[in-house]
Amino acid sequence: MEFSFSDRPCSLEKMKEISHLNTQFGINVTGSDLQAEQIKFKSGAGSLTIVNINNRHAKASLVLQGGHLLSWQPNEEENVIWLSEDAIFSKEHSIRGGIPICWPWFGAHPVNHSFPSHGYARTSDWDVVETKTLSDGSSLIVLQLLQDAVSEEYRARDVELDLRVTVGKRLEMSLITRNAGNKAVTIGQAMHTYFYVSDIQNVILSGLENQVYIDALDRWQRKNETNPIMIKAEVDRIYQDTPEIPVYIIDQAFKRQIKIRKQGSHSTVVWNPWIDKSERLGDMGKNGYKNMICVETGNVADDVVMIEPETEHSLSVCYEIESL
Ligand code: TA6
Repeated sequence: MEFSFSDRPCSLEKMKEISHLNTQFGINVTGSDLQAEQIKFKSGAGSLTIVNINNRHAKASLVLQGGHLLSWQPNEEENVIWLSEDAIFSKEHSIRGGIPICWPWFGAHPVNHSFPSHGYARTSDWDVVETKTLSDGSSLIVLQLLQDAVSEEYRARDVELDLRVTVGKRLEMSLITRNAGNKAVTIGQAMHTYFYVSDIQNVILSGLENQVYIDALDRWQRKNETNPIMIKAEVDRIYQDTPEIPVYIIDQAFKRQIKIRKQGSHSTVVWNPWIDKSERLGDMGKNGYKNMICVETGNVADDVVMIEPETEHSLSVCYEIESL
């Protein structure tokens, strides 16, 4: 699954924005074994700002809007992240696939269901805070949610959100919520990661055995998982109070397993829309459900986190490929 996020025609104002970002945060590295243009900003579809990362270990792409990673492909590997061929790229619209950031709530807002599903972080503007090439040749980019443009009606007050992304042989992401106010805040959150698989009916998800989950498709009943998971129909499960042990997406056809490790997370959500839900969503692409599985790392439902004044919470994931 190759995606080329090439330059698109854009306004003069956008060109200036892109030029400023490349001047301040672009990284061009020359040298025999290093990649030129390690970090480069471009104007993409929907005039969204894309950042392409290309180093000796991997390549990746993110959209600044939503702090949304679209693609991560380690060298010699298939892409690890799935992106719908029908994903919609436009201002303030969620993108189907990649790693949407659900924050400061997950799913429907607990009180006001007219508020955007999965919070507002994934459809809001983010800014670049830092870019860096690390000693092992990985690339770091730090983004910060710009809350000024977020509706006062539901904006989390006196709360800041940073996303640290390290692209290399592994993909490491940390979502850091800082409470700069004088009252405790309760946050629901998740990295809603869409993983690319050879064929959903041929992969096995292991590591959630003997965990209790809420079945969102069966009246939110609590159930117990006893076996490794195989997906043969729509699945929407919230595993609660999960320990920080690795989960594996075992994909024999791709001769790999995707190892998922986490910190600062008590919930793991497993989702595949299958056929009917895909049609209702309308942006899953033709048979898109066959090549994706969401394994989402967060703190949702009973696992939401309370962050005391002047403290911060970090939700982290590390994805890596192991050969089979
Ligand atoms: O993570 C599972 C889920 O909550 C599903 O219920 C489904 O709604 C999915 O997220 C996608 O949500 P979205 O708002 O991105 O269409």
